[in-house]
Order: sequence, then structure tokens, then C-alpha cells
Amino acid sequence: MTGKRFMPVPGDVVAVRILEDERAVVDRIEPRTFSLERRTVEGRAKTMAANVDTLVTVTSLAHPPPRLITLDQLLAFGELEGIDAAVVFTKPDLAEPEAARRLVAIYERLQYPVAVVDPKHGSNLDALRSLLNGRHALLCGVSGVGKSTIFRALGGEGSIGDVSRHGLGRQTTTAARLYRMPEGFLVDSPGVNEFGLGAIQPRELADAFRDMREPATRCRFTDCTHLREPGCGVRAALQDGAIAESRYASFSRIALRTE
Ligand SMILES: Nc1nc2c(ncn2[C@@H]2O[C@H](COP(=O)(O)OP(=O)(O)OP(=O)(O)O)[C@@H](O)[C@H]2O)c(=O)[nH]1
Ligand SMILES: [Mg+2]
Ligand SMILES: [Zn+2]
Repeated sequence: MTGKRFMPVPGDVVAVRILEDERAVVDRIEPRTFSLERRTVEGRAKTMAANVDTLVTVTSLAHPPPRLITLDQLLAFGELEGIDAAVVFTKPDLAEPEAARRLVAIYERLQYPVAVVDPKHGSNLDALRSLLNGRHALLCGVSGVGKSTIFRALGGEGSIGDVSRHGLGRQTTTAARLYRMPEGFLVDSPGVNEFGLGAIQPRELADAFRDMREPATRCRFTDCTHLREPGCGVRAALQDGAIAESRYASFSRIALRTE
């Protein structure tokens, strides 16, 4: 087996052969049930991880401030790909409690599993463990939200290969790592903060936002973009408070990008 096309990625199941000098050779990669791909800057598709069944989105409540468009786009990606997603908020110790509660409530109402954890000081890790139990999960979210801290707090090896890119003692992850859990696995990857949704129609996008699915069936026009048409069920639900303003803001920014 040669060539880049056949490089194993985190999550792959491989057949290995141990040589006499104890080196291991990968003979075969088993077929992948699911592979997560990302476009590189050169426009090529790069496989980030294989056999993942759950996206664990990580969003910090403060430092850096929550970037909800990233969170909402990751959740939409999970919906479109038909894989589960969970919402993890970090740094509750640095956040304003009332603002944090409001955010948590938005995602609980959407019926995503939500956990608020402080992986640095080790609080609420059990909630995270039960959320990950038996899953093949990938941690994703913007830089500095605490993905690697979660990975390490749960027992993953984190120091090998970490390099400081910024000269400020910050440890930005530069290579993917997989941690085998009692059942399942957890992958920590660098910079998995966005999976492009491609050229998506507003209708399909609204379908990937759980809170917009039903209201979108009430739009006057079947090809409603939910951005400006009269008689829009989505914007009516926004007015009623059934859709959170931040969710609609994410939706419209993504829709305008691909329009
Ligand atoms: N106070 C506090 N600090 C935290 C918490 N979680 C993580 N941190 C800190 O946040 C910083 C960034 O955490 P990392 O785990 O490196 O973030 P990351 O998401 O892996 O970042 P990248 O690898 O760059 O994508 C570290 O200094 C952590 O100690 C938390 O709940 N509370
Ligand atoms: Mg990291
Ligand atoms: Zn509409």
C-alpha cells in the first residue's frame, strides 16, 4: 500500500503486520462508514477523520467569546450529514452566569445534548463522559475553546507533538489524535471549526436548522429564502420568539454567503 490516498486518518480501522524489528506496517484500511472531509485552501478535499458518528462542538462561554455562527454551522453540518451532534460549553468560571444560562437554554430547547464543563479545573466531567459513552466522537470548535484540555482531562495523551505557534506559550494543536474510550473513541484535531456546507439552497439550509424546519412549512412561497419575502413562516417564528435571534442571525449569514 503506497501513496497519499491511502493514508490512515484518526478513526480508521486498519490491519497491521508486526515486523521482526517490532515496527508495524499498515496492510489494509477497512472500508469507512463515514469520513469527514474538509476543503483545503487549494480546493482539495482532505479527510479529517473516519468512522465518526458524533460531532462534539466545543464553544467557550468567555475568552474567546462564544462564536455562535461557528456552532450553528457545525450543527447544520451534522444535520445535513445525518450524524449526531452534542453541544459542550467551556469556561463557565470566566462567564457571566445569566448569559451562560440563556445560551444553554437555546440549545437545550433544540434538543441537542448539552454539557457545561470546566476541563481546566475538572468540573462536570462526568456529564461529558456519559454524553460520549459508546460514541465515535470528534471534538470541533474554534481555537482556544478548550478542545485539547477536554481531551486531556478525559485521559487522552496531549503533549506529544504539541507545538507553540504563537510564542506566547499557547499550545495550538497541530496534529490529530485519537483517544480510545472504554467504548468508542474521541478525536482531537487542529482547527476543525468549519466544514463548508457547499452551494446549499435556503430550503435545504432551513431544514438543517431544527428550529426552522416546521416554521418553514408555513411560508407563503415554496421557494422562500426566509430572508426578505412577505408571509415568511420563519420570520414570523422569529417575531414570536420561537426562534432565537442568534440562531436566525447565523442562518441568514450562512444563507447570504451561499446566495
Ligand atoms: N478558565 C478556564 N480555562 C480553560 C477552560 N477550558 C480550557 N481552558 C484554557 O483555555 C486555553 C485553551 O485551551 P485548549 O484546550 O488549548 O484549546 P483548543 O480548543 O484545543 O485550541 P486549538 O488547539 O488551538 O484549537 C488553555 O489555556 C486552557 O487551560 C475552562 O473551562 N476554564
Ligand atoms: Mg487543541
Ligand atoms: Zn420563509
